[in-house]
Amino acid sequence: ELFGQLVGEPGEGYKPLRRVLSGVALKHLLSGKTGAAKHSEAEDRETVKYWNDVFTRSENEVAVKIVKELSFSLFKSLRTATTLDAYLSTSLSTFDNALIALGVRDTYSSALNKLGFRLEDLIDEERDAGLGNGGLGRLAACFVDSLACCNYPGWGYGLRYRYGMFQQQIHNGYQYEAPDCWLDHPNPWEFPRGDVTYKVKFYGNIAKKSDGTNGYKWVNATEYDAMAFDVPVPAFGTQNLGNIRLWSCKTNNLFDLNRFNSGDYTGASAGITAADTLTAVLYPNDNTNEGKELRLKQEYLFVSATIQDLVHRFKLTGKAWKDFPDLVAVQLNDTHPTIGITELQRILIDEEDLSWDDSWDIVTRTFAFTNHTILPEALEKWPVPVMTKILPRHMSIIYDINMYFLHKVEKLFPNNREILRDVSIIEESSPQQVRMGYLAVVGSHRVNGVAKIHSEIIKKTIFANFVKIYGPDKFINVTNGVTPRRWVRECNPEMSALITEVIGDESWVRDFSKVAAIESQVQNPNFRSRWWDVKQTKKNQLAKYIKDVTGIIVNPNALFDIQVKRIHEYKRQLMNVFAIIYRYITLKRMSKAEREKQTHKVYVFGGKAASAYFIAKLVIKLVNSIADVINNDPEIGDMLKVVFIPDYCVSAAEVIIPASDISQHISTAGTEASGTSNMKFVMNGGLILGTVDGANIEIAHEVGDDQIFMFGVLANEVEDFRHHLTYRSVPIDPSLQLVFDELTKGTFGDPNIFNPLIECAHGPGDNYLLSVDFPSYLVALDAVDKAYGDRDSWITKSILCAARMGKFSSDRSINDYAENIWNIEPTAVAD
Ligand code: GPQ
Repeated sequence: ELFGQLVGEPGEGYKPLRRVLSGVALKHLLSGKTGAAKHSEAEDRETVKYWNDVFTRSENEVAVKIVKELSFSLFKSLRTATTLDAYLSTSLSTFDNALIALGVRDTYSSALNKLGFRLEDLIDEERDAGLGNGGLGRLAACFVDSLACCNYPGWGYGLRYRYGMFQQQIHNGYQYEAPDCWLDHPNPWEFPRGDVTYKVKFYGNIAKKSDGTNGYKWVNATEYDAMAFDVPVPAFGTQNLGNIRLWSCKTNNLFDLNRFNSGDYTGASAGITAADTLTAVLYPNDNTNEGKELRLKQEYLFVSATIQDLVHRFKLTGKAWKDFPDLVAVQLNDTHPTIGITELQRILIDEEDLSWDDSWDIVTRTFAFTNHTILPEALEKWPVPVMTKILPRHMSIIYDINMYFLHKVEKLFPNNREILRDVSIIEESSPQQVRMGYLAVVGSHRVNGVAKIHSEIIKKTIFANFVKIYGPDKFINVTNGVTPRRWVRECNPEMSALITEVIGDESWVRDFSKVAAIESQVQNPNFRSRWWDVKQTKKNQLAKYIKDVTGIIVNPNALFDIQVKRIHEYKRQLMNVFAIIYRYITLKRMSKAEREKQTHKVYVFGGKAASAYFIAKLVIKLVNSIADVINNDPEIGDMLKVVFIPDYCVSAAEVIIPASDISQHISTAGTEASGTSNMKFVMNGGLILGTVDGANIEIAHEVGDDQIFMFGVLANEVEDFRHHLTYRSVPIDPSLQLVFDELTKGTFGDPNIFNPLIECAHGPGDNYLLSVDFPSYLVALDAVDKAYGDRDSWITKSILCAARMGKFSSDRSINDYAENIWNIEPTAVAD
């Protein structure tokens, strides 16, 4: 029956079905129907084509089987009805994304209804693939969606961690980390590719070749097999299918039977354990570099397998090596895959017998590098002894790259030892360190930042010397974007329906500049009131979600003020908390009558702290401590509520973001490279309270100054203020002192606990200028309250915000990359 509903008569209807189901259940078929050899051959031509082929061979038989498999594998894991609460219907997934992309969501839903199931319940069965930390990984996911949607021939590559981002639990106000066993249930979206494997080596040593060919042999190495898992990415309104290829270590050939037979049962599986560990867990650090050996091994496993995959696919074309950069472009998503530059150089010289110069020309024309932060603690460096031990050949290549590079610098700037020391890929510290950011710049033909201000800052700071060496043209800007498919169409179907009504069809989902059309409705009373109703609906849904996950009851008519993102000092959640304490004190001092006149507010926080980041974890405790006091203060009641939503993740974001009136993006100027949630909030008709930083600036430019609340010192003033705080005794602003006093009085629990937070909010400890921006922040918060009081003008602002966000579609970002860096054209798969 489901099949009938979905497919109707054979013919056109099969096409979307193919796409959806290929994502959900095809893996059963791949093993059953085809056989590895055939599969491998087809894959090397094109995965997409392969999947299509499977279906045309015996359409009916295959489709029926898929529906059966699909229904069975998903239904059998349904939890009991008790957990199927209404809020879950708003948590979204790859499944939902696919159904929308293929335009079969309604049909699918009604078919399921007839079988006695709700689509929402099925959707909720899916676990987030928490394979990243914060904005960096989520940006990549948006980019893969845009690549597919804009018909570009591009894939995403990554690691298939068995344990993704940890699950955050809150006990007694503190964060606890629980493992995220997201693969506990089989993941229907992945296709294990036993036929796509590559050998990856570690350790050992290098020896000059004796056969007269170029390069070195890498001997006595430990070898692992990296195996691919493909995750198809169906895209809205196109037959093109994207792919994310994730690597995992193969272990089934590593059992040591000899050791087992001689009684060494533990030793027999030592190899399995070592291989397993490589892709076991994601390091939960955002914007920091831990410098752990295992992390370098993860990076190399991922990169080596990927480069080998690209080389393998290229060789099938039969083209000459010099054409490699015309067919292959690699974008390094921050420094984490930078070792790929040396890996390609190694393969070309040691395995393909090319000369150093020819190889280096190919490498530098292939790679481009995106920088995502200037925070010094995030810039990757690897101790030379560690790199030498784990990747001896790469270390020797890095020495050579550095030698040639420094020669070039010496020629440009004769007798300038300072610049040689400053730009050297090897830092002369003890021990010496490999500066991966510099290697990335030297080995790439383009370097880009992720927002205008950030791209300017990197040219003036961390890469200033490289601008002198290579000239300014190597450094460009590509402002980030987010996919309107997930971040509007999917997470806000109510608002999407309204937009579609104005535009007449859903073309805006693929061409997001078209949302501008809703600006014509800004004075239309009917549209305005429906716009406001949508926002209220989303707020009601969030209120329900908050009650379900925290037990806190909030007034859905209050102003929702939201700050959700990784907890980090530079993002200044602490400043937000301090301002809430200030507000609480002020409200308490008012007469009842006066208090009633104030704006009712719900403050929402969410975000994870890296497990070893003491201060960030303490901020979480403080949020929960003030929430305990404020939420239970009968004098305050509905006036002010504070909520910390545990386990902020993509599916939570999809519920939270459409419900904001105001969201906060208040990093110290110059520290947030771009930010991407700021874009998502505004696309959903939320206003921003932010600093003059990252993409906030470009958002302000697009939506207009009246639609955004900005405050704080500017990026070029930050160093002076830091200096001032460090070397002068700067008096503490009275409003901030009031907050400190309240904390030390013990209003929010044992004051000793929170002393470290006070320390990093004034004087020399105040690296992120909280104390400097606090007074202007309070002024901006007042302006928000006042503006919210004028409901009519607020609705206007909200509509204008959403209407003017066309630029921030990740389709625009991807078009920029395609045009300015990769030199590729859309190539649609034929219908
Ligand atoms: N970003 Cl280096 C991360 O999320 N994690 C990281 O380790 C690094 C950067 C973010 C950055 O902080 C945001 O400002 C950007 O919007 C985002 O990358 C995507 O570019």
